[in-house]
Amino acid sequence: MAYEHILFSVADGIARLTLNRPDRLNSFNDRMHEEVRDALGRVRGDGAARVLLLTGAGRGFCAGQDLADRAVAPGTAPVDLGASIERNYKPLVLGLRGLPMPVVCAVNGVAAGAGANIALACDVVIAAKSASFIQAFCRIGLVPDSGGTYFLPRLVGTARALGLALTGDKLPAQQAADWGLIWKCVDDADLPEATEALLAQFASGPTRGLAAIKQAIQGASARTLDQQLDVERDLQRELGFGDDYREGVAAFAAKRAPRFTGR
Ligand code: T3D
Repeated sequence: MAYEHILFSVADGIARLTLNRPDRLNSFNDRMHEEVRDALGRVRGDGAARVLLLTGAGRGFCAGQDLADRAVAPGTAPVDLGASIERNYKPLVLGLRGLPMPVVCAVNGVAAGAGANIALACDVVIAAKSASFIQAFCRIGLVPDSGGTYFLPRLVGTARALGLALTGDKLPAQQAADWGLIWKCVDDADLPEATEALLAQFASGPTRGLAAIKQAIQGASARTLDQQLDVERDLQRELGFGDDYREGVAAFAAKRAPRFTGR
């Protein structure tokens, strides 16, 4: 598939997906959703990627749904938003969460509406100081989607989740980091280097183990301690038979850096 609205590449174990409609603050139209789906399928399918980077081109990260596609002309029926979510946003969020490798989101600028929550669906979110997160849905009479009502209370608690969702106020990246909504906020000039350091670490990491960590932590809040201990036992058993565990222990004993293959 030729890409019109995203940039995509895979090299040295790193898949890079850049939302690329900067004049619309990288908001999503149907075509962009199709392209992102295609790219995520390639990341999952070709075995070359060990980490995915999601970021945006230009001054914004993503402003959610392209609202130019949602204007209702007099006498015409509005778009069925439930169908749009079922077709586009739900598979996107589940696709990012379920990818068996770390997903790093570099939030280079404003993340609004679904754009904010797509960022929160990623595993490690690093944002530039000038970036911000806006639950813009209430400004147009909608609820936070793309997992917003799920991620927000889990990450920052009910009071802050409600405040953000009901006011639609802009949350600066530094405050988002202070509240625990994201992993880290860095100076704008440092975002590329900080992102590359994370990508390099994950691309040479024990990919199966990292995928298992993601799986265990994502599901933890829905399980009891007893169930979670069983999950840990089962994952540990599986990983204990893997090449990376053997290599990690050998490298520790030899006092050298491990050479993980991701298997
Ligand atoms: O519909 C469904 O399928 C259901 C799913 C819905 C998911 C959703 O995401 S709903 C929420 C949609 N998003 C928004 O409501 C955010 C709309 N954007 C804004 O509120 C502001 O643009 C920002 C706060 C994000 C940034 O403000 P600012 O002042 O930095 O930039 P700007 O001037 O507003 O935007 C720059 C350009 O991008 C501008 O175009 P222009 O005037 O230069 O030609 C603006 O219209 C365009 N743009 C920004 N966001 C969108 C957009 N165009 C289309 N759709 C957008 N979402």
